[in-house]
Amino acid sequence: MAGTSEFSPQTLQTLSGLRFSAATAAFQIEGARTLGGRGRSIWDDFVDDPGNVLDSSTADPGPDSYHRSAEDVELLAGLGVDRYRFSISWVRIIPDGKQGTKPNAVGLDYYERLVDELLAAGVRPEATLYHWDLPSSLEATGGWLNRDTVHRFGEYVEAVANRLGDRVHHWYTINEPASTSLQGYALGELAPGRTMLFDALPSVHHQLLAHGTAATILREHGAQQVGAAINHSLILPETDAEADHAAAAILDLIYNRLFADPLLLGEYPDLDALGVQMPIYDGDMELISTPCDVYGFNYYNPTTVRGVDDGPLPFEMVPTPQAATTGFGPLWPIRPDTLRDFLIDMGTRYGVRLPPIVISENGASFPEPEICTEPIRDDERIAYLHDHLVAVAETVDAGVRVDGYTVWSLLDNFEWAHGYTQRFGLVHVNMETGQRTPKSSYEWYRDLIASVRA
Ligand code: IFM
Repeated sequence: MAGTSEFSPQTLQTLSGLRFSAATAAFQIEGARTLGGRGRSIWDDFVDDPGNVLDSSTADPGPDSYHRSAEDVELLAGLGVDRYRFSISWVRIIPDGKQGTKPNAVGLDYYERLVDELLAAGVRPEATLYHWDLPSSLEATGGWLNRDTVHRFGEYVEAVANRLGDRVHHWYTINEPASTSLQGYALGELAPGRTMLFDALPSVHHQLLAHGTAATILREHGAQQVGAAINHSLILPETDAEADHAAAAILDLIYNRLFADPLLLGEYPDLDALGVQMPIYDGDMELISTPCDVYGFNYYNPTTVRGVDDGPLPFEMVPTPQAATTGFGPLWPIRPDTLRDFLIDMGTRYGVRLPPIVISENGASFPEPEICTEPIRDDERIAYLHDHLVAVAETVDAGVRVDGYTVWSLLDNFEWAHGYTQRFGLVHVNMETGQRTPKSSYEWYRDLIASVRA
C-alpha cells in the first residue's frame, strides 16, 4: 500500500506494539532568547552573525513556545500521543555555562510547568538534555573539543534531574552528535561554524562521554528510560565503481559506526585510515557504553556518495537515482526501504548489545506557505510518514525490536541554517503571529494512533 495513507491490517497490528510521540527542540520553538535569565548559546552567536541563516531569521519569536506551551500541550493531547519529546535549553538552566553557577530558577520553573501540563494532559514527557545549544562561554574554551565541557554538562544535568527527576522518567541525553561534529565542527554548516574537517572528530568522543555521564546521573535519580538520539543514514555508492564503494565505506564509518560502535560495543571502529586519534582515557569506553534502555534512532534519508580523489574530503554527496525528494531537494531523497534495511542490519551487527530501538525522529519538509488561511493538505508528508511507518513495521516483523516512533515535528519551527524555509510540522505555525493550524497530517497521525489503540 506504499504511497497511500492506508495501512494493511497486518501493519496496523504490528504498529499497535509501538508508543507514539512527536518531537521539538528548545531553540527551534521557544523564542524568548533574552527572557527569563536565559544566557547565550552557540546558536545565538550563529544566528546573530549575518549570512549564516538562509532567510536571516533568528528563531525569535518563531513558534514562541516559551509563552505558548499550554497550546502545544493541547495539540499533543488532541493527537493522542503517548509521549512528547522536547528539549531543555542548557542556557536557560546554567546561563553562563560555568562551573558553580547557581541554576536559574526561572528556567527550571518553565520546564517544570511544561512537564506538569503534559502530565495533567496524559502525555508523558521525554526530555532531551542536549539538542545543540551549547553555552557560548564553553565554546570560547573549545566547546566539544574540550574535555572540560563534559564536566560542565554533568553539572547542568544534575541541576535538571534534581528539579524534574521525580516526574520525568524518560530521557534522551544528547541529540544527533554526528550533526554537531560533522556539520558544526568539521564543515561549518551549523553552529559553532568551525571548519576543521577530520580534526573535528575528538568532539565526537566528548559528546559520547557527555552521554555516558548524563546516563549515570539520571540513573542515580531513578530514571526509567535513558538513551541517546543518534542520527543515521544508509550510505549508498553512486555506482559499482571501486572508488564509490570506498567513499561509501568511509562515510558509513564516520557518520554511522563512529557513534554506534562505541555506544554499543565499547570501542571505536578502526580510524587509522583517517589519521585520527581519539583522546581516550582509562574508563572512557566503559562510561560511553554504559547499557541504555533504548537506542534513539533519528532517520530521514539515505545518502549517496561518489569517490573524490582531489578534494578536501574523499567523497561528495550526490542525488540518489530515481528517488523522489523533500523540500530540501536532491540530497534529501525519500527511500523508506533504506530505514528498514539499516535497522535490520543494525540488528545483525550489534545483536544482543542493541537495546530496543525507538525511532526518535522521522519526518519531512515540503514547500508550504508562510501564512495559511485554511488547513494545509500535506499529502506528501502523509505519504512519507506512512511509508516510513510501513518500513518500521517490516523491521519489527523481521525480528528487530522497535518500541516507539516519533514524528519530527509537532510544529513548524526554526530549521537551523535554513531558518523558516523548511517546514516539518504536523501543525502549521505563522511565525509572525505564532498562530497554530493543524495540517491534514496532524489528523492523519491522530487517526492512526486512535486506530492502533482501538
Ligand atoms: O530540525 C532537525 C532537528 O533539530 C534534528 N534532526 C533533524 C531535523 C530536521 O533537519
